[in-house]
Amino acid sequence: MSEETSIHIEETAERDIVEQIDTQTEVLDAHDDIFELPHGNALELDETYEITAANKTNFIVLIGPAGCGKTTLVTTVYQMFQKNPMEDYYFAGSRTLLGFEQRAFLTRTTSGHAFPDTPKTRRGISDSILHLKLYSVIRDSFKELLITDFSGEDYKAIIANVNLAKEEFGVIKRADNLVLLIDGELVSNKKRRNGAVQETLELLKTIIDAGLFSNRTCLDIVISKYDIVKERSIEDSAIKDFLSNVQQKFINKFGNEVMKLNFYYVSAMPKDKNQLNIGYGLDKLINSWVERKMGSVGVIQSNLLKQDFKSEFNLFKIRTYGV
Ligand SMILES: Nc1nc2c(ncn2[C@@H]2O[C@H](COP(=O)(O)OP(=O)(O)OP(=O)(O)O)[C@@H](O)[C@H]2O)c(=O)[nH]1
Ligand SMILES: [Mg+2]
Repeated sequence: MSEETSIHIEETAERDIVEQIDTQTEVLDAHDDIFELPHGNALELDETYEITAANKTNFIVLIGPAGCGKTTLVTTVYQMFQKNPMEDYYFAGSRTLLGFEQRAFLTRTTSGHAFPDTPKTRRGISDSILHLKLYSVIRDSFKELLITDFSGEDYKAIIANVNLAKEEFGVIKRADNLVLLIDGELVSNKKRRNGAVQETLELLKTIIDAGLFSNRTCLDIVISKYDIVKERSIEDSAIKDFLSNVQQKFINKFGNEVMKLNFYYVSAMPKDKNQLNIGYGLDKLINSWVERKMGSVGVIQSNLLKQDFKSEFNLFKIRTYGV
């Protein structure tokens, strides 16, 4: 082979390689234009990293027995933000719109149900985290909320089983706010109220014994379905005293372990909208989720129950802070 031919072959090979690289780069560039869209469903824990890494995020873990109103509460929070700002926070987006919409579908009157209802949350803690991005005009800043919607069936198994609690609900350790729901309908029922509260006390004890309650976690105790509590209180005056005792019990039992403890009375979806507004009490709860002012201890309550809790709350404050 002449020297000239050899140079020509080398040049041709080089041109081929350059062309191949150009083609591959074009293909890669084309792929760079393909963005994976978020699926919009509720997230798994490891899918939340992108959110927590980018912005200040508060992780809210809701727990309570099946049917106490967890899904309704989360869904109503989302729906209320669609209409109006709450506590100076405006809805600024969500990575889990589909997850919210699937849950909200059955609560809308247009879905044709006589009473609004939410689908029963399926068991297992995967695909159960909902996301809200909020914007505060006053602070000119964003706040991300990740809110769990686990199934209530799952908690029954962990009560009094510390090892299982560690295994299955390690996620609680990451909670900024642990929200314990007590079913207001059960509280209003003479035969069932003691059992409902006892179960919640034991659940919290298991969580603490399992080392899942971090000292920076705020504890929000929520009496749900307050519309029922309010209505039944008219005939059954013992409900007021009972609820007063419930708070005392939580304070006595857990006052030393919990740095911030608040009680809330909430009706996410009252059956009679003339009696209470949809989302009654949720604005105060949201405030606890976004602000998380440590050191404030108290009872966020309705007028109906107001006087009863003052002294107990003060006692707790004195015990916890010595002031
Ligand atoms: N009266 C009244 N009913 C409510 C309220 N909130 C929820 N409910 C009803 O309580 C029932 C159970 O609510 P869910 O939100 O599905 O309960 P959950 O805790 O998510 O239940 P699981 O998914 O099974 O763990 C539904 O029929 C709701 O409509 C309320 O504020 N008032
Ligand atoms: Mg549910």
